[in-house]
Amino acid sequence: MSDLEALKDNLLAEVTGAGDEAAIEAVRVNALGKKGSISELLKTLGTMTPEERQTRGAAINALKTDVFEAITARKSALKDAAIAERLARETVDISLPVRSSPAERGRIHPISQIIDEITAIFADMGFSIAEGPDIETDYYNFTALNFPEGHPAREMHDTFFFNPDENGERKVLRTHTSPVQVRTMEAQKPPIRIIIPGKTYRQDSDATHSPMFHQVEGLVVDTKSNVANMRWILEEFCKTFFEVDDVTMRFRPSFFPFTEPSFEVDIQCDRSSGPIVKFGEGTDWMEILGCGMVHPNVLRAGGLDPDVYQGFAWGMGLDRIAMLKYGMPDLRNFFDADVRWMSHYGFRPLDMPTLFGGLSA
Ligand code: 2NL
Repeated sequence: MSDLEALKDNLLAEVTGAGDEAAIEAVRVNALGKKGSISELLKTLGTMTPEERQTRGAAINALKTDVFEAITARKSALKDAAIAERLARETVDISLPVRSSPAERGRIHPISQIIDEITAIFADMGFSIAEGPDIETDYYNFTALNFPEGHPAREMHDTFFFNPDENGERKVLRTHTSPVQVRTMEAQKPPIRIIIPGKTYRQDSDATHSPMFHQVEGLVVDTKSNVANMRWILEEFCKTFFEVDDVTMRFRPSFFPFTEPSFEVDIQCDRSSGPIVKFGEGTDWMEILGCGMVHPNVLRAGGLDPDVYQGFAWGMGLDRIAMLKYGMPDLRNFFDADVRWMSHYGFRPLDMPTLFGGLSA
């Protein structure tokens, strides 16, 4: 066997033995690179006689071509194999669930959810939403609402007072959302149908009271508004809100400075199964709101003539109702901003409460 045939057999064996792209590249460099075995042979062409060049030269060139082609073929086979192996290894199971996006993981706070639910119910009955400032004047929080100066009810509200300003006026953190109703009466003519959801403040803090809490109040003013209208609206509200076909409600006489007559309203329920309260059945009662016919002095404060207009109003605390409706045991968690609590009790941002889609769908 000639030296060229031996070299060719060796190189072709190396080509066959190369297991990956790096190995075949090494074979190429060893044979055809600058100092490769075949390149070295090619360099001898210049020193040959013309006869030698015809025979041995041609043989070297043929060797070069054969080895080059073998390397090229092996290279492409190894490349294909590498791609096939990667494709097999890196398969993606598109049937697996995707990880949810941050927007999808965000949650709506139960208080926001309950306000959205209540808003949907009253919007369907033709009510609009009114809002006002959390920092109020003594006039709008008390005087306009028929709390006489020095009346004990002012103290009963455990008001947060600001330091008096240069005119001696003391602002307050509103103790109820009622100031917004007075501002609305001043600003627009009846018929008025509004609800006012918002934050309210009283100096009270224990397991069932937070110094900042939430209320929704409602106000209707027209020429013939009466207690029967109020009762119907509140009953419709309770049925939709508690998602039952029928509720039995009890109106007990009560007192608020801003309404006359005034009532506290209980709804019938069943508390026999512990913390879970069932509405629309049972023999127990639960107080859910206060209401009444707007006091003539309050209508006057709103710029309305009580001989022409009459109205009714109600107010309900949201925090306790939210605890009941959604089965949350402790009020204090509401304002802890704990993401673990929120991911458990919060609501999905795209599940907005509607009457047609279901309130708590
Ligand atoms: C309760 C009771 C109530 C009102 C709020 C109101 C507002 C105006 C005039 C008359 Cl401007 N009334 N609001 C009326 C009755 C009861 O709230 O227990 N709230 C948590």
